[in-house]
Formats: sequence, structure tokens, C-alpha cells
Amino acid sequence: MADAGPLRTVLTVGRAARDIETMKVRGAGRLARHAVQALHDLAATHPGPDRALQAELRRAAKRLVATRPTAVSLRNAVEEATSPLASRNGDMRAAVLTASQRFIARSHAAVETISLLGARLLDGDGWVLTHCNSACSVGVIAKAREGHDIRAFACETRPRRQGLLTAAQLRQRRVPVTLIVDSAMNLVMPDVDWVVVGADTIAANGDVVNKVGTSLVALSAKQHGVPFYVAAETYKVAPWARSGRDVRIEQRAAREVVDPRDAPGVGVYNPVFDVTPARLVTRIVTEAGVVRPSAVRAAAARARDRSRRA
Ligand code: RI2
Repeated sequence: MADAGPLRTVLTVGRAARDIETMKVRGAGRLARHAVQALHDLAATHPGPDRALQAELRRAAKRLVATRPTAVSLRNAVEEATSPLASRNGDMRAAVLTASQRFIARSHAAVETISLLGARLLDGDGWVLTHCNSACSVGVIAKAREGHDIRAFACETRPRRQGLLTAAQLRQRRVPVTLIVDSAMNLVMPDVDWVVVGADTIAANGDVVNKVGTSLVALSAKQHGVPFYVAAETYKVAPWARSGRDVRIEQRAAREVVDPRDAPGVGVYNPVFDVTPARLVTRIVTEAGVVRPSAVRAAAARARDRSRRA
């Protein structure tokens, strides 16, 4: 597993792909690290000559990127780990190992930095609302709780109910938390001081693609004058997407919404993400700083340059 210690077993590409497809491993940052760990282990264990490894890594990269079509974290992470394939110089295998390890370390460090920066925005006692389950958001809320009496609303997040994970993680980090059904979000919003959510992909114009329902949270926050913060690592930025419209929205199986026996003959539409327009986003908290949505692309470029120089 991407987050395990030195005694872990080898993570095969097939296993990693299945873990991500079945959402055994989920969360945009975590699944990116999981995919990169599989590429790392492939490079570390492949017995063949470089040319055979190269072909195998290219196949693996394709397979892994296809597992969750919306999360650009996955694509950016896999591209970074396999970037040495484009170079003709040096030890390709060693370079892939280094690039993978560097990505995983940078990804963990980014969550820490985002937690610190985001916590400064929650600058007093109050209620924060979050949607779905995001390591970055939980990090921000838990860090803020160290300095203030912060309480959280966690939206249940139909259909897979990742809000239960959020509630458990916040409890574990000593944040008082109240679970609500998604449709209660507008009712509680007058009592909310801040919204913090994660992101799966951020378009170049600052549109945020996150778990379905996030755009409703943003609309409700706007209506009630509540700041809407997005906490996300810069490798979730997709410079090629001019707006959220350019991002493909993953659709998952109908049975995640309802057992087909309970709704015979009924069509089910199960889009996993939606697009929150940049104009509803107050700030985006990245490891490269807290920025306006319009500046997120530049922040991502800065972070990329910095990591290349490191
Ligand atoms: P972190 C999740 O997607 C949620 O939409 C969450 O907001 C986002 O990834 C970011 O999560 P899914 O894998 O990277 O549950 O902040 O579909 O953990």
C-alpha cells in the first residue's frame, strides 16, 4: 500500500488498479500515491532489460490512469513518476524509483502544509461544514481545532457515504462532529462559519471538480455569505482544462445508488463529481500558498518548478 511502512509487500499494477476501481483505495491524493507506489514496485522488481521495463511501465501507466477518469491527481502523478521514460540519458530504472519516491514524499508533505495554511483561515471558534472525505479538509479542520473551539458538520455524501469516514476521522482527531444528510446542508448553513472541501481536479480557470453535491454546498454558502474554501494539492490542477466543462465526469454503477430489485425498470444516473464554478470559490488552499481561483494555475506551475529544482 502506498502509505505502508518498509515491510510492506510488493504492490502489483493489477492489484493497485483494482483497489482504485473498486474504491478500496480512494481520495484523490491517496489513489495517486497508490498508483505511483505500484509503478515504483514494478521498476524495483522487473527482471528484464530496460527496454522491456520501459514498455511495461508505459502499459502500467495507461492502465492506472484509466481507473478513475476524473481525478487528474492520478494522471499528473503517473506522468511525474514515469517522466524519466522520455529521457535517453542515465539509469532509467533508478530515475523512475527516485521520481516515484519523491512524488509520494511531496504528496504527504503537501497535505501537512495545506493543513497549516488552511487552519489559519478558520480564525476563531465556530462551525465548519465539509462534504465527502478529503484528507486535505480533515487536516485543515483538525489543525484549526488545535487553536480554537471548532465544530464540524459532515455531509453524509450519497451514494457511498464517505461522510461517515470523515466523521470517524474527525472524531479520532478530537473534533466534535455532527453528521447530516446531504439535503440538510442548506438548513444548517446559517449556523456555519466556513466551508472546507477537497478537490479531485481543478481547471485552469479555478473551477473545482469535487464529489457530486459540492456545487450545491457552494451555492448555499454563497447564499448565506459563508466563505467557501477548497483544500487541494497543486497536482490536482489540470492546466489543459480551460474550465470544468473540459473535465470528464466519472459515472459509476447504478447499484451504488439503489439495489436494482428495489427499483425495477427505473433508470439511474450516478455521476460521481460535479463542477463548482470558480466564482463561488473564496480561496484555494494549496501547498504553494492560499490563492484566488484565478491564480491556481500559476501556483501549480510554481510548485512544479520548485520540485524540479529540488
Ligand atoms: P483528498 C475524493 O474522491 C473526494 O471527492 C474528495 O473531496 C477528493 O477525493 C479529494 O480527497 P473519491 O475518491 O485527496 O471519494 O483531499 O471519489 O483526500
